Amino acid sequence: MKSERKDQLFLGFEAEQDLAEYPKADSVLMPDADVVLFRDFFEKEESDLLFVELLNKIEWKQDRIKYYGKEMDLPRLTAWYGDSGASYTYSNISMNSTVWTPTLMCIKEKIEKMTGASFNSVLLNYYRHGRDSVSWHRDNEPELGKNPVIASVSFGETRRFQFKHIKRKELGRVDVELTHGSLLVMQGTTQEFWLHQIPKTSKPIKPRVNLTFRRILEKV
Ligand SMILES: [Mn+2]
Repeated sequence: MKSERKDQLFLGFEAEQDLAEYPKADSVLMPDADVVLFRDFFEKEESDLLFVELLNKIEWKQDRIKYYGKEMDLPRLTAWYGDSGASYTYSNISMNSTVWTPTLMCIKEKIEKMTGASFNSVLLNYYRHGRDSVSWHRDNEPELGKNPVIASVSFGETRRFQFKHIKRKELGRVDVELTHGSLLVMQGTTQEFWLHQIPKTSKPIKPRVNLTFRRILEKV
């Protein structure tokens, strides 16, 4: 079934691959990438329940990061869950995962069924207000391997998710609004060629929780 809302996401590029084989999907048409958005992956009531539960039950941590030699708080809270033994390094922070909660396992299975991918860990981010953010980066750590499938679920306040190509400046920025209950799947060469960020906003906004499911490869 073709989506009725595809036109809203047409960004003026020819799709290089046939992106939306899935039902109810909106392709985000970007060259050198494969990005698909499911706006209402979780229904409103289910999203409301999951949002409150995640806010209250996840073991949120305030990580610190070294930035130009200075230690400072990351502008968001984080948590890391997964199969036992899964560990992960990002921004020089090494994280050991907490074992899946039943709720996280349930969300994971629903996403796996739809994407056909399998995930062994999830990084959670809690953006408390508009000053919380994540700056330009790629999910391209070596333990994710080549062309990883990253499944990103959002609950709570809508935040603007932005992409920019690492080389082709003429493509400009691609903005996607990540709404309550949405699922954004990034796969193929997306992480090789595109950076992404969640910018700060001065608007008074409510919290947002984001979950990115990943597959961490076995250490050789
Ligand atoms: Mn990321």
